[in-house]
Amino acid sequence: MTDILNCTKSEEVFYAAQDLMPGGVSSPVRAFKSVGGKPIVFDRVKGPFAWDIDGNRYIDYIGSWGPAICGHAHPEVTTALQEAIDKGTSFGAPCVLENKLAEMVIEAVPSVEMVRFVNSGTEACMAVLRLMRAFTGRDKVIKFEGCYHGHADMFLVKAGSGVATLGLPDSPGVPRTTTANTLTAPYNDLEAVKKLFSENPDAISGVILEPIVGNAGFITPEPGFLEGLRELTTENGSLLVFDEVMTGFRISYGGAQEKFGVTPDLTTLGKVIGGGLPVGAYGGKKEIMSMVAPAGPVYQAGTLSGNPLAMTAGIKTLELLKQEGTYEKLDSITSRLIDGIMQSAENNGIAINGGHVSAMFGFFLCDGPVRNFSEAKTNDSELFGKLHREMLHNGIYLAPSPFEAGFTSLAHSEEEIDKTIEAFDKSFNAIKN
Ligand code: HOZ
Repeated sequence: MTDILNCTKSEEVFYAAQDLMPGGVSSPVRAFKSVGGKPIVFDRVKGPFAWDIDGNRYIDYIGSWGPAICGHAHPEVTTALQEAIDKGTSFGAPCVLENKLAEMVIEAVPSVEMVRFVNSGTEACMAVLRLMRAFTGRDKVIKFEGCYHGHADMFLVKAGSGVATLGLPDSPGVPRTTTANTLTAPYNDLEAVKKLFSENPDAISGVILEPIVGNAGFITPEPGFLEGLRELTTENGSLLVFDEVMTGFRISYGGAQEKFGVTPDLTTLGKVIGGGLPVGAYGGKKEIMSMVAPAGPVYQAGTLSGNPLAMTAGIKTLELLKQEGTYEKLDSITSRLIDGIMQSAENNGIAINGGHVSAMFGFFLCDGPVRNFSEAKTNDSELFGKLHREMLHNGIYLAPSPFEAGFTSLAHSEEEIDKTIEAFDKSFNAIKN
């Protein structure tokens, strides 16, 4: 292995963290468990770069798991935050900024006529599920294998992201009575969904999915899949819910629903709309959202929800994204990146299949195509681990799991992309048999 990194301080801090936090981390995917080696402890981030506490610099393709679409610590976002902070960090009362961000979200996302702000994607999905059940008077939900909708009890069934990365069974502590109402189908398999509907007549509140999967690696919907789900849910009196926590404002300004022209009944959002601060949201048709308390009987609340700092970072980020040419630029650099990665793997005789949509990308080290979670699991994990370590040593920070998507930002220039492709060339060359 190329050995240019000194990570002594990172190692010391991670070692000390073992006694302080479970696994030494605040969220499982950060622990590098499936790729081997020790996590890098960050000191600071700026633009497309992250620096660790030993002073090594990396080109970052995680972007804080999605929010950093304008680049880390964008000067306009940080200036807006500095100005906002003098007025207080949390009001626990209505503020004008909530109206502003709500208007921006409603204007952008086709399905959203009314929105509720929360503090994370997990919270948004948990709340949307309660609303789905309340609106339809039905308890069951269909989710897809490998999709991740946060860590609420009912979603911890064949879940992606950290659950898939660590190869965990469905989590202890989740009552069977709860997950009995969670039905699963393979992604991109409309027939399986049809079967579930016919086996559970008038019992399914809705279908929730990532319209592009980013939590089982990167998997795109096959032509007709989203449209088919729209038809099936409507025919069966169920709701269609897009979890756009990853894809919202990333795939296009109006999210995957705008890109693919399929409008769900409800949508969950997170990551980008918080501009790097903790924000989630759920929204949809007024008729459904009006059931949420205090307008209606479905209870959901939050002390820090809609706080002025998070709203400020979200508003500024969306203003930046709304500028002319944003999504063309994101598409062009991400396409340059994934084309380079594929070419480099092929040049080195390594099986790969991958792709991108706008600023989201991914690849599997296996023969394709990969259309669902079972196929994603044919990825060569050992080889991926070696690649991940090589790439770190070559100054590139990739998600430490094959079951996560990669993210680019407006701060990634062709120069960084080309350096990244060079690093892939070196790394593939080093790991090939
Ligand atoms: N959903 C994100 C990645 N799949 C969250 C990152 C995390 O779990 O820490």
